[in-house]
Amino acid sequence: AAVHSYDVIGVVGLGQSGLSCVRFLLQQGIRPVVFDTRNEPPLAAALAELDQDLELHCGELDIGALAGCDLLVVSPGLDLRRPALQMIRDAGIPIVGDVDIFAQFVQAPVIAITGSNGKSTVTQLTGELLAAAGKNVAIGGNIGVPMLDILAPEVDVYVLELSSFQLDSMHDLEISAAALLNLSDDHLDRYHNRQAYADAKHRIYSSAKLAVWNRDQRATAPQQMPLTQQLSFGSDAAESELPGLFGLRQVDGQWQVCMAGEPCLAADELQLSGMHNLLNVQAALALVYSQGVAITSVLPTLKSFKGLPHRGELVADHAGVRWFNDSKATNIGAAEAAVYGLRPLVKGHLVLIAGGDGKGADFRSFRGALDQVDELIVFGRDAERLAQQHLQVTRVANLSEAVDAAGALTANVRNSAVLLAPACASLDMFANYQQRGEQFKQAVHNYIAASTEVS
Ligand code: UMA
Ligand code: ADP
Repeated sequence: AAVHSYDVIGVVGLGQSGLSCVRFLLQQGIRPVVFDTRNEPPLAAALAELDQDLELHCGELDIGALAGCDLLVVSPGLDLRRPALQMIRDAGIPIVGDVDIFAQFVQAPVIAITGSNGKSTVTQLTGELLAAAGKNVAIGGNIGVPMLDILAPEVDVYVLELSSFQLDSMHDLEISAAALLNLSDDHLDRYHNRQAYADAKHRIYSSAKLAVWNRDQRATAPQQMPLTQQLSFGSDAAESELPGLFGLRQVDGQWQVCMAGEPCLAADELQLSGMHNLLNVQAALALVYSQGVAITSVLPTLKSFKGLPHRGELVADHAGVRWFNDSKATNIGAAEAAVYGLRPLVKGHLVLIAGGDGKGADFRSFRGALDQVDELIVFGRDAERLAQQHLQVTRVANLSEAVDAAGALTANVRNSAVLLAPACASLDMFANYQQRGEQFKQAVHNYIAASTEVS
């Protein structure tokens, strides 16, 4: 229902989404009541700047105060299974997310992207390709810009990255084209089991006109949509008819991205590397195609796309050793893709730095990828659980020690690489994955400067 039809709206969670929601509601002339489970939420000062008289409840959620609201907008970082939120739901008070408010005000087509990995890459790439085709594009969601911040009358098309948490609280966003890129274990601390996590991801199709899915993983296919409303991509040659429009073929030993069976782009024309990125590229092309844009018109932009920072980013190439920052590899599936993508390019030692908060994952399934690395350096909360999966392990306390250890392990071994791909969330030691990546890059630069001085 429309936000204006509620008397008291509660915004639960004062992170980026919560703050953006309050700002938006204030613009609509609505003064919400704000809650955050932390005693000192970091954005309390920013809230006061918006309006210093807003009611803010900090600390453990107060059921009485929550029950005084007739709509709750809950942030994605809060588990909806929290007892206080369960009780509110049982009492019949609707719980929504910022995505439902967005749904109410949006006036242009929405492209939405979810999956365990590759979301931000595909979101950014799709946005840039559509912009290259002359559209006024707004990009937001889980990629880091709250979606209510990008609503604007002049926008032609929105490209949203949606996390499973945002999909959990999504009820009625109409989506022009929805992509579910892949499914691998993640966030098992927030879902009862894998199926519950997969079900959350599948909600992206619930009111979509077109589904874009991955033939390599049939579990990404929509269960109830006619074939005419599906486009798929994969690492096989496409069947060249719906839904299999996009695919890959090897021509003279070189991977080619194909549309309707015809090669349209060779892998080595891209700045992006790794098999996973050839899938990401196809997904972005399918989404662009869904908007009636000719694929040939976006190829130059696709070829020049360098990817986002912290995703397989080359930090330094020094003394025969390349250092890669893949801090965004926050689960096993992502770290696997990073290792498999890099291994064929590294003739010397491949050293992996991993660790952090494993979010309840079972690291035995990481073993296949770990077998591809020569040395494993572990740190953070789940260091020991990772260490059990490899024979050559160095344990360190922080990233600076990790870089020193990696430097020693690769010294004098030409054509080596060091990869930070933690397979874990960063929150046990860092504010976010960006901070983890920045600290790694700084440590690498310090290490190289120190070793250059010595020699
Ligand atoms: N928190 C509390 N108490 C509260 C509210 C939040 O302890 O009352 C904690 C959460 O447990 C979490 C942190 O604060 O650890 C942030 O939670 P939040 O819901 O306030 O998050 P936002 O700042 O609003 O950012 C969210 C997304 N974060 C999460 O879903 C955790 C951001 O995605 C997203 O960019 C932003 O909305 C805008 O849409 C980040 C993320 O880590 C990148 N996403 C997860 C992922 O990609 O794996 C899902
Ligand atoms: P997300 O937004 O889903 O976290 P990103 O695009 O930020 O995804 O990529 C995060 C990391 O996941 C990358 O650095 C890479 O290691 C890995 N990755 C990217 N795309 C894929 C994919 N299609 N399949 C598996 N892993 C991927």
